[in-house]
Amino acid sequence: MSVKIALAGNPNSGKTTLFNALTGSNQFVGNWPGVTVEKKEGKLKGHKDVVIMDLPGIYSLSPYTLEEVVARNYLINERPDAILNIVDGTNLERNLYLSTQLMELGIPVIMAVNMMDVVRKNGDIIHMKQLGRKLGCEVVEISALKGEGIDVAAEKAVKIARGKYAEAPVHKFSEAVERGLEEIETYLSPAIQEEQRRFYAIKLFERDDKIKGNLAAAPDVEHIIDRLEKEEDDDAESIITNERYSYITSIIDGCYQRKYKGDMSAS
Ligand code: BGO
Repeated sequence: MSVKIALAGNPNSGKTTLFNALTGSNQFVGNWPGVTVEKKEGKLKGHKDVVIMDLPGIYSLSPYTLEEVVARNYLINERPDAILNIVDGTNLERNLYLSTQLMELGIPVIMAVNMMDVVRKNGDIIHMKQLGRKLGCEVVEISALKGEGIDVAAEKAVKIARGKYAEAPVHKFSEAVERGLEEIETYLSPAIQEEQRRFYAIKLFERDDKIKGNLAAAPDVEHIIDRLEKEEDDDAESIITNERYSYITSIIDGCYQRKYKGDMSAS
């Protein structure tokens, strides 16, 4: 059975380097329909039945740039069998912002922490097992440039894609937000699959109009959003963003040991 793996990550995370290493000359390049955003896909070397779809480099799944819209629509509508999320290990904190969102889609995720040659050279340490445990997904260290770890990452992505097994996200928002999201979920059409309900609830909470447009009948949940905004004294989108950042900070604290902290204030 053929499977599709989407390669997703921030710009400059090494996505192109990894894509080229995984697919070699076995690539097809075009544009995403209706837009001038490059679309690249290729067969995974040694696997005739595994297609790697290279998504545009993005920082978030919010629908503010063309690239974000293209990547998000692909993930929601085409639902690849797995996501290979490449993150820049020298910039873990910033890159995890996208990862937290990818993990909410209900699609199996493998994380490849790239630039490990640089991380090691800097004397920094990333505790991969702990990172994986905290994120609720498998984490593999790689250097796309040197070709290190990429076969392991690819094999794990193929395995998880064939298994169609998405771990439930381990991250929970604050109690109040979780209650609100649960309530929103009850308003969603039963036609929406179980593994996608959380994603849609979060997007409805954020008043994401493009997602509303995607739903056959978007429920009116404004009273729930209003109530939470009053309780939290913040707007819905900021509530979610802040929750993501505090979650990421809690992850980084236990998993990333920097040799030099780079404290600029001491100068
Ligand atoms: C330049 N290790 C190291 N050290 N570098 C890496 C690795 C890695 O594992 N992976 C990627 N890079 P893209 P996006 C460059 O182009 O794949 C480097 O945007 C340069 N170019 O070689 O393009 C990679 O597709 C001149 O670096 O990322 C590239 O995600 C001087 O990270 C950059 C130095 O990789 C971005 C680097 C003219």
